[in-house]
Amino acid sequence: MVETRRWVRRTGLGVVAALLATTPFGAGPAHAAEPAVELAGSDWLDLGGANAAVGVVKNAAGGKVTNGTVDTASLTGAGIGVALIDSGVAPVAGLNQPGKVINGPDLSFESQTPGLQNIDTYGHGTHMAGIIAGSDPANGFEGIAPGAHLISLKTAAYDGAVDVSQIIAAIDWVVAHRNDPGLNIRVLNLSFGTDSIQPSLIDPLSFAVETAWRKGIVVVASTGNDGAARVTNPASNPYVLAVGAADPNGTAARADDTVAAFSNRGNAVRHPDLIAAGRSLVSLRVPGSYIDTTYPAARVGDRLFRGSGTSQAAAVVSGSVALLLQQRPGLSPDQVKQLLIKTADPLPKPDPIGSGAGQLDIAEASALIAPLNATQVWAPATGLGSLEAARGTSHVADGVTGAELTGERDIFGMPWIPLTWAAVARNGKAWNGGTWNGSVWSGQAFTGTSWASATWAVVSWTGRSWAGRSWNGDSWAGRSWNGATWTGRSWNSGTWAGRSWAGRSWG
Ligand SMILES: [Ca+2]
Ligand SMILES: [Ca+2]
Repeated sequence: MVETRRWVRRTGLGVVAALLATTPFGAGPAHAAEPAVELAGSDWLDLGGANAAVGVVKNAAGGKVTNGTVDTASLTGAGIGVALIDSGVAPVAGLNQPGKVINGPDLSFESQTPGLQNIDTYGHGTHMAGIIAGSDPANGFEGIAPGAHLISLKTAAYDGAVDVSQIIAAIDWVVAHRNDPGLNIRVLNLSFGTDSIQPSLIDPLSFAVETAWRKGIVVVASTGNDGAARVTNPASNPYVLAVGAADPNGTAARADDTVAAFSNRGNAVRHPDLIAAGRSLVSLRVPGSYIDTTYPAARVGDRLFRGSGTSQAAAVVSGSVALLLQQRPGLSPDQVKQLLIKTADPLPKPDPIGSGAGQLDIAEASALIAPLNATQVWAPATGLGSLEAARGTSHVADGVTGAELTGERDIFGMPWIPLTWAAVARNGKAWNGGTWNGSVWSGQAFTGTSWASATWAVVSWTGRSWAGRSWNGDSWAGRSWNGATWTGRSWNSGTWAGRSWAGRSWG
């Protein structure tokens, strides 16, 4: 979905400063042009579904059905790397064991703030991570593929703000490093989408995910939460797995399941390939994160949090794909897609546009012989379209001036030359060390379990310095946000840095 939320703050000087922040991630703080509506109407507050524990979802999809030839319950996703381009992952119980989460480069606006690197201040990425591969047997929480490992690329800041150029850079990194020692990236979860109407044939974001697909990565993308007759970008790319959300309607049984009201339906040309449970899913909570403090009613005990969206549905599918790839590592992305589509369970009330082939059926997919003729033959994307058009209506903006980042330039103001980028991206060589599209975005290698960071150059595209102003934690706390709302919530970097992520706050 695409959400546009505008915060307006009156400064001490009586000047109205506006920050237009867009959160194109496919779930979470929903709708709302006005803060009041946002607070009252969030999907994070959706308590309508029961039996929405991830384990129940997995069981309903056949996860523990033993059919005599395949015991799906024995599959954990072990050895399979799932890349998660999102808001980072917090090292909460269930995701903090050695080897569970490997941090790729932090490409978010918070990457320059000590203490915030790779950390999920939004709460969204951790929710996805828990659904995909969480494993906390001591407290009874398990994701779909508890044995899989995650490669987290933080791109979204605490309010979900991100530019499409950051997402494309992250996808390119995943392609370039998919076979790095210990990573084995076979799945990419993108619970993200813009409302771009640019044809996927030329859209650069579409080209990026298609390239990943061609390199052997199963890209799972959410279709959006507007209930619209349109699939968001990049789920609109015909190759990838476009996932909509099912509403279990409060029961594990599927007889009463429907397409969730918020789930984008698509159209005859492009619609969800399949749907998976996406309403009121309970996953791991990040205490103190944006969604945690904004939607306290969505907390489930101390450790868990409830959320709805095609984001969550995509995460369910990503975990399931990890199970299939553990079982049969030789499956191509096209084969995985066809297995899932051929075995999906049609809804009791057919809705081929809204639900595609129907609901995810892990058990049958794992039992079905791999299709021989699965090769998709859509026209290849060129990536030669517009970066600005890929954004749709999602733009980040300067908190003081309100100036939006628009046009054919990335967050560093570097010109976007499609021909140049597409030529290297298609070969998995868009990154050169820590440099992407002509700027240094990150370090050049892993240090421990995280990719090294780099200091971002002070680049001005509006004659101002973003790096020095907008992306510094102290500036955020003191500048753009309502004081009463934010200073009491510990969003400044000093507080985050002082918090013990592995200590009492989480224990
Ligand atoms: Ca049901
Ligand atoms: Ca089936």
